[in-house]
Amino acid sequence: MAEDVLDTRGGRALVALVAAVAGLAGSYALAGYTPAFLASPVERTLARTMPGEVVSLAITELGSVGQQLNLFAALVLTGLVVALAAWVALGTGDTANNRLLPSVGTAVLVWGLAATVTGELALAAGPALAAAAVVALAQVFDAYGDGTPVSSKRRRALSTVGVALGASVLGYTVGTRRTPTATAADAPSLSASDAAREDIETKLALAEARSLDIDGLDSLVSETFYQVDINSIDPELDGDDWSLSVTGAVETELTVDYDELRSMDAQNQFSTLRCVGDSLNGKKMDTALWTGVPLGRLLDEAGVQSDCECVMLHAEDDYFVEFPIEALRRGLLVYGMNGKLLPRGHGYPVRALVAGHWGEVNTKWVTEIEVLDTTADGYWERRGWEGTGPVKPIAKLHHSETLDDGRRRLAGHAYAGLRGVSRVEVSTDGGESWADASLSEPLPAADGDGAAADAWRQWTYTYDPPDGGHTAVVRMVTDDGTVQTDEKTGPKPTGPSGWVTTEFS
Ligand SMILES: Nc1nc2c(c(=O)[nH]1)N[C@H]1C(S)=C(S)[C@@H](COP(=O)(O)O)O[C@H]1N2
Ligand SMILES: [Mo]
Repeated sequence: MAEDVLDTRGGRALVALVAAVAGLAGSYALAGYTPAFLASPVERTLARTMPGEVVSLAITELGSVGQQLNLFAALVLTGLVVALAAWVALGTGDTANNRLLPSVGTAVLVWGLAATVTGELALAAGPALAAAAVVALAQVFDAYGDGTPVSSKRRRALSTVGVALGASVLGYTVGTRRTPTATAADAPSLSASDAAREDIETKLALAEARSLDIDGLDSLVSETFYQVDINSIDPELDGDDWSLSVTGAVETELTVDYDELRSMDAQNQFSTLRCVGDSLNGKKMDTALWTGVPLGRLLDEAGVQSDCECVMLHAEDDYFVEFPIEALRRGLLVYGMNGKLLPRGHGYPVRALVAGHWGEVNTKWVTEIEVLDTTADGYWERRGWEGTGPVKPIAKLHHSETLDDGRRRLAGHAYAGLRGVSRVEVSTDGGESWADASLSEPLPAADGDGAAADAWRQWTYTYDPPDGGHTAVVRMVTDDGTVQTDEKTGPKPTGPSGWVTTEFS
């Protein structure tokens, strides 16, 4: 009997670990990359409880890698708990000398665990059955290998691992198919009245026509849109599941559902978003054409009576953010992005869009507007950020090339929220002298009259580079003539400032 894999502690531990991998794969196969996936609630708890310093470091220094680390930690933690359950079932079965206990025990323990953390009774069968199957498989291999020499014990252990890993790859493949699309590229088209469609198409065509023709420079409507989430597994809501309540310091609380929202008068508005955790010349700044309903009307209907003139927005992913109600009055409840349904990763079915303010107030998967009487801290503010106010003016330098005639061309984007971009200035001698860059024509306003209030512009500047090295510096000037400050700060807490500077050799 000593030849049996499951008779040794090491053998049981190995089988328990393999059962855990299979359990995670089984959960993924049924749930995909959604909140019903076993590791999702763990990841969410990590995002909520992780010290602010760690979260901030992850967002400013690691970007999406930070989020992946969080997911990885959640997978390891969840896996260890599943392994522990299988290990306990195996040990108990061994002690009680009961052949059924290991697999049935594993199934029951893992099912109970999964059902408890995800709240999904049926989908919890995925990890339970997969983990139990591995345990049963190891028992079957042992039973058939009885009395054979030790060398075959290793073979049996390897067989268990092999079969389980094969099944896990299958589970992963199935789960990936099940994961709803998260990005803009594959979102379905927005159904809209003919007039609304025509407005969207006209505006997108204008954006294309007004984009500078420079290879490698993001056009006025971003081809890919950055994403920042406190979790790496986004909420999965349907229009039918969604409603938004206006609560708190109001005369009448009210609720709107998705159909009601979709039947209200909507606008198509170009707006740029930028994350307060973006680096000075970073890429967490993008522009889209957003379709949504003005929030002012809803707030008037509810009758706001706030002592602090402030609101807290709440979202399906437990995100929350507080800021002045004045900003929200100009906001939109958005359900469309670039003529498509708002993609899951950007807040499907509905997000808030708050012109001119840092990205963080643009709450995705928004479910509640709570009108407050006293100010409070939001998710990021509790972690030391101050990113609920207007964005800081920035001119970025994202493109440089040497033209056929030997001249050098620089280009980038400039954005200042509602302060507007009136000029971009470039220095090619380290800030001694300045010249005006040429700007792309502004994107059109939501009502088609004049320029979009809250959208970036592209800039470009071509010059004869001096012999030897030189330093290029860019800065922008807002509509009221204020020059972007050259005082250098990092992103935390109020967003990066200073002039973008690049050395050319
Ligand atoms: N519900 C919810 N809304 C959210 C966030 C979030 O994690 N959860 N992240 C915020 C942050 S920090 C930014 S910068 C923007 C990014 O929007 P995007 O992912 O659509 O680019 O969304 C904001 N809204
Ligand atoms: Mo952000």
